[in-house]
Amino acid sequence: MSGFNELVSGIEGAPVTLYASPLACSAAVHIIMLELGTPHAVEFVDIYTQPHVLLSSGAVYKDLNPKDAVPALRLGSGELHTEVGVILQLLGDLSPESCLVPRPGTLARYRVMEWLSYVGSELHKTIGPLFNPAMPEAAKVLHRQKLRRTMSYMEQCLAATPYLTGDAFTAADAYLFVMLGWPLYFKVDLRPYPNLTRYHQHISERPSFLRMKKLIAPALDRMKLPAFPVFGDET
Ligand SMILES: N[C@@H](CCC(=O)N[C@@H](CS)C(=O)NCC(=O)O)C(=O)O
Repeated sequence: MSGFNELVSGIEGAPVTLYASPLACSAAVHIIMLELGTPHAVEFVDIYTQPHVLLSSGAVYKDLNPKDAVPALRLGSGELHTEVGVILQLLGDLSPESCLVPRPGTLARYRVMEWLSYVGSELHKTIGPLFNPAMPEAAKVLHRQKLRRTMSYMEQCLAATPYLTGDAFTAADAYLFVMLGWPLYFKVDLRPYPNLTRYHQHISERPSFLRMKKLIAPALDRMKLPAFPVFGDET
């Protein structure tokens, strides 16, 4: 791991910048950066306009990140990294002592990777299309069915342990925490999910999340977005 931190901070030691949108999957990265105390700047992106623009300057986001999606992490070296599951591992590897991502070469690492992949492919990309008004109702019905199946599976997994991989909070939990908030927009019946409810409420009490809530408040106001969704807060 020698030289890894230097690679990230860059020769000039320029700050790391996270491109994020307050209610998007990028919130998982924001939470982990706050957990780690990684020095960083956040640029909020309005992903609800076309083209997507930076709130701070109005700059067109696609010019900075051709994928035009958040999160993106600009390293001190100037390099841009994308994909939430990979950025989380990169950040975890910068602070291995945090155990937010177990060290490479351990089986525990593969458990966290397994969950990052599951949350990304089975949950994130099942719920995301439900926000698209152009999606046909028949397709939405299938996505909602898949969402209930996925939530039921995770409900069982969280019966025995407080977090996805055991007794310790990891980067995978930050990702799942953010994704689980999204079904609340669709008034999903939460009664079949007492473990997910306990899990979500418990993580919502972490100082990193409470800090993020404060930091995103001005951006939520600017974009006229609702509060960050937490199980039990819905009215
Ligand atoms: N594969 C990407 C997906 C990222 C993604 O879907 N980002 C959404 C927000 S959660 C986004 O930026 N959407 C804006 C758009 O697609 O226009 C990842 O895992 O990071």
